Amino acid sequence: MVAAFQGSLLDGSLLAGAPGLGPLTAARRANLAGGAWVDLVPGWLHGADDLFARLVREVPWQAERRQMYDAVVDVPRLLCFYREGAALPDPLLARAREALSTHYGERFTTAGLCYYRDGRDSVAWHGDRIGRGSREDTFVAIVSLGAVRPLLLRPRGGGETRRFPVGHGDLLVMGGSCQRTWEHAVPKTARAVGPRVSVQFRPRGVR
Ligand SMILES: O=C(O)CCC(=O)C(=O)O
Repeated sequence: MVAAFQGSLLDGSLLAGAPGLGPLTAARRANLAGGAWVDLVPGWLHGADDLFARLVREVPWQAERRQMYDAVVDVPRLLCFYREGAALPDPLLARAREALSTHYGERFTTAGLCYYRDGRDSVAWHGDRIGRGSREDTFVAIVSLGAVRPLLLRPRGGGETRRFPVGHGDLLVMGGSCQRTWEHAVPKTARAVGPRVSVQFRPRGVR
């Protein structure tokens, strides 16, 4: 069964009016081992019901296929990548990127959008280690819209998994050595969950 996403009556869209961004000074930091950290700002992007619906409807989502050992398999989510200089699909996302760049003192230049249609869509354990994420501390900032899904993090060499549920309008920023020393994943679930869109902002040279 597929649960439809229901916009929250309490997420600010009806109570607080126009969509907008909360203060990044509200970020709560979880320090992880090995110089990695995660910042969380629940409900950072508020009044986001329309934005979510528009992204689902209007982003030119692409289904990709990937080599897995000796087979070519469907990537279990839809994707759209906005390279540096490309116009983002909504001005609020451009404002979000600007605010993140100012707050973290690092220019976020690209946006990767992922559309998880239901609990069968997922992303496997990985670090964003293409480019300088493999050797330098970096940031990857994720704005989550729609259904709540857990972002899991585990140390690359093995160890306890940390679970960060991210919901509608939440911001999660991975920083420090996180891409080198930890891996992250959004697992599949047999629970009936609605659709989710993840917007990942990355600095130049991080993928
Ligand atoms: O869905 C998410 O928030 C994480 C996506 C991710 O890790 C990736 O696309 O590399």
